[in-house]
Amino acid sequence: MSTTLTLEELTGQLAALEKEASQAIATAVDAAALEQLRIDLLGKKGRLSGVLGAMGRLPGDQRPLVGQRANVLKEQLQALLQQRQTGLRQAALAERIAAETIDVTLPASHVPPGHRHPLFSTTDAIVDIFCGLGYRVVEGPDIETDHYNFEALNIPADHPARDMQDTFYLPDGQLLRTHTSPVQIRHLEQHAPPVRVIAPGRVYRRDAVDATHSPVFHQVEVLAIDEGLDFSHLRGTVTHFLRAFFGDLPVRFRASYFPFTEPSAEVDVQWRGRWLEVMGCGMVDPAVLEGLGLDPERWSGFAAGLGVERFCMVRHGIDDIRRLYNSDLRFLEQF
Ligand code: 2NM
Repeated sequence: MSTTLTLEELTGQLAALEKEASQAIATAVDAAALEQLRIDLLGKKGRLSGVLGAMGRLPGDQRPLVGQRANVLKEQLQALLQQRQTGLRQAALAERIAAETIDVTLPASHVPPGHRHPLFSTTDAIVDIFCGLGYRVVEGPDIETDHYNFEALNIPADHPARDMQDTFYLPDGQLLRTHTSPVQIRHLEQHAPPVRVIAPGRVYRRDAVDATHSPVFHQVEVLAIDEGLDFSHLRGTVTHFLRAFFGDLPVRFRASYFPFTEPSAEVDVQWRGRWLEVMGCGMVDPAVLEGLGLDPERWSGFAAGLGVERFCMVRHGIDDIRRLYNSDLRFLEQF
């Protein structure tokens, strides 16, 4: 049989609990300690439950008074716990902010900005000039078929370019394009003339590497098809382009041969007193037009092709093509 308790004893216990708990909450060091306190004070087997359990040993008429006080204390402790939790959070945040300050007076670490490779700035400069003349840029696949790379361009079966020695063939009979002309053929299949396009891109030939050859290089090819185009349009366009790119210098056309143009010409510029061959061009051969279903009696056109590496090397005075592929930043950074 449990001993009876007096009202004074129980209210005294509540008062002691209040004092002790308030102090413990106020000095809890972190969220985990605070949670442990909540369990110890307000949990099922906590201190407050202990007091409420002891209420059964009071005379009946005194129980409501203690119950009421216990409830007030419970709400008070909950509020204190909540307050302390907020306080701890704010303190932790303040501490983090203080620890993470950045010293803006420290010297910055060096991040090199980088820039375009001279081959691509050269391509951009070439493309810009033709865009100014109303040409559109077209692109196509690097892996091509014999048809688009050779057949459609009137390149005969016994032409050396078709040789295994000169072209990279894939096991399935496809090949790596040796020029960007196939891009223009594909464009003409999809677009009726008049057409004015330029095709910049990477091309592949089985050349041994030396100062002027690389098995991968870059081309820009130009194509215009319309009614009434003749060699004077070709000459005017190419001359305008070369003077826009190199400056106002002498330009000359020499008769030459390509399977896909007739007549054909090589173009030289006089650069620092010497004639330099820089591109090839010609009037699109009627056989190429016929292959595309275009009537050569109605449509004519001119085409031209150039190597971007050569343009880049002449413009910047670079003496070895390998300089453009070595990725030596000490060299490339100067452009
Ligand atoms: C050159 C020289 C001459 C050329 C021809 C064509 C096409 F697709 F219309 F037939 N595109 N590019 C061409 C003509 C390319 O490069 C030295």
